[in-house]
Amino acid sequence: MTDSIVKAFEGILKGDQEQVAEHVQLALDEGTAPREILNEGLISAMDRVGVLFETNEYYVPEMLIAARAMKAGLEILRPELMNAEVEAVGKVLIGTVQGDLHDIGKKLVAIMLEGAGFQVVDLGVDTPPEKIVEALKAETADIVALSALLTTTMMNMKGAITSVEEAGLRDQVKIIVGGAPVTEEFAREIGADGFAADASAAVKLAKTLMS
Ligand code: B1M
Repeated sequence: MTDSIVKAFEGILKGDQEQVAEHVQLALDEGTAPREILNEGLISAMDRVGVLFETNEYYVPEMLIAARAMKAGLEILRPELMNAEVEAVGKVLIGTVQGDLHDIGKKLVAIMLEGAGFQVVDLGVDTPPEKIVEALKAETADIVALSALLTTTMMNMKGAITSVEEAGLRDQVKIIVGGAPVTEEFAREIGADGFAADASAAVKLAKTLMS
């Protein structure tokens, strides 16, 4: 890990947005690969925050400021993770399910999909099934991507799929799911068309479904 990546990592733990942005930029200027900065600096720092929360060293406010700092780094990386040259290959509606406020993983998946040429409509966090159905009626999307970070909210993915079925739209769209507690088996159980463990896998899955 380079010194700049270490400083970005430490900046997230301290919730220092400026330190994170500065050192992510520095790492890029030094020629470090964007994926390396993302994985070793930003994502691993959030994993560490999760551990500190579990061991009661961090509480919700610390998690929140760490998330803001992570987002400051992600914004610097965004153009590097995207490739504007590629043609639109499909349209994806993405949202974090009802009751769930975690948005970083969803945002990262959205950025990577855009980078792979997908047009992405971000429905935000705490997305009720009705909002997904309304958006599907308004946009001609190929894929709906659902994110959940809590064991308590992942069941709301099933509710979202049921609502799409009840609206008579299920055969027009593929529904894919992901997020830390979600598994391949769970995706099958709730009738999703696919599961992706991370943002790269989500891009691969979306491309496969489009073909
Ligand atoms: Co929360 N939180 N949180 N939190 N939080 C977790 C998820 C937790 C694991 C922490 C812990 O205990 N170790 C735990 C969940 C336990 C469980 O259910 N098993 C937890 C808890 C308990 C809570 C609260 C209940 C705490 C409380 O209030 N007592 C509360 C719930 C609020 C709510 O949602 N209703 C809460 C609140 C928050 C904050 C708001 C403070 C903040 C989020 C701020 C924000 O997002 N703007 C927060 C944070 C930051 C975390 C951790 C520390 C970090 C999450 C993150 O951003 N990771 C998290 C611990 C952890 O994950 N290590 C934790 C980085 C991100 C890049 O990874 O989101 O996993 P991730 O996304 C990945 C993959 O999962 C996948 O690709 C992404 C990129 O590779 N993926 C998809 C995600 N979505 C996908 C969709 C797809 C495909 C792939 O579509 C096809």
